[in-house]
Amino acid sequence: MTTYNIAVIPGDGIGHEVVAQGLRVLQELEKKKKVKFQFTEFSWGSEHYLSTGRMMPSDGLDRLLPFDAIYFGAVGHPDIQDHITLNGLLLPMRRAFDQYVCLRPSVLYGGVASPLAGKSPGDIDMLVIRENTEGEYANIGGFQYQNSPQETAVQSSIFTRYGCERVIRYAFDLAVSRKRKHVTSITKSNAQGYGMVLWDKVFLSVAEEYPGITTDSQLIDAACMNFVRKPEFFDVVVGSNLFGDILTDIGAIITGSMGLAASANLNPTRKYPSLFEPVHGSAPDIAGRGIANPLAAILSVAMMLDHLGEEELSREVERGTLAVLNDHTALTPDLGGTASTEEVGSAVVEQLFH
Ligand code: GGG
Repeated sequence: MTTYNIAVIPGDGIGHEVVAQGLRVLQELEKKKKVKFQFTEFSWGSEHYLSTGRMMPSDGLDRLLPFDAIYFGAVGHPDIQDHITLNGLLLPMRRAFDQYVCLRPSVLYGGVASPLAGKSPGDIDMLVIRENTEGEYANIGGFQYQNSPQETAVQSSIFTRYGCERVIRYAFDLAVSRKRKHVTSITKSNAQGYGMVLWDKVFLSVAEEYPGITTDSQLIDAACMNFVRKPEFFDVVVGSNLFGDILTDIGAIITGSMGLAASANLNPTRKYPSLFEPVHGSAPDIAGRGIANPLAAILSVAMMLDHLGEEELSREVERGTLAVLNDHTALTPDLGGTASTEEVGSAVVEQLFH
């Protein structure tokens, strides 16, 4: 029997509530299939910061290294500045484990209403690939003359040929396996005359290697508009760290809810563990009320199983989740229902192998 060692970091706020449901789904799979999960939970995050001054221990990354995958909840706390929480936990993992692909599907599932008029299930079906280790999220910059009228901040973005090429190539390789075989590059090279110019140049050169894939390039502002105006145009979308982050919030909301947006932070070389998390944050406004939608966290479990090579189990978790959505078996308030987080988790568990 295969045993997978999974590091579990619920993090902050609703991270605890939604990760608990994802773990229930994995435990249900154990009962039914010849697979075992060894979970090791790490109580890192904002509470750890408030008691120790660190979001995770100094040897935290070393401790995560041996795991097959990391299952993550959310990060963010109303009493701590966001740059401290994000840079103290999530971003160090993405960088240290070279998770250079952030894969975020945006699909309008059956049973879910889009806020956009006239969109039916399947009309929106795209995969956004966000560069995840450099770009605008590079932790490079500094302050000078702090707390004075001359206060100055410098924030640098990093675009390397190596970094752009590998994530753009990943996007093209994915497009090869899809029906529509189209890749859209997101840029802002009209205003960002260095990094984005390199991004465009690399995109064009990688595209030449894939004659069967059609392409286009859109400015981030136009892409934001087009995600709302004609989302059915998009198939595979590849963008920088910041642009990918912005676009995937739009992608989540046009497909019904942030509570359905799953993601995989992948190290495709498999040298380091990959990390799976719902796109949403810690949602302090609803944390502790038991109404957070666990489906993004559960669909992230499906992405984790796929990465681990358990494609059949992955498909089953996805099928069960989509059945709950389609039949409106149990929906949380963000989807117009009245069910609790736990009731939605139970509905998915009951669906498995039915
Ligand atoms: N579950 C993901 C999470 O907690 N995200 C919080 C956040 O602020 N993320 C920003 C990012 O992914 O760049």
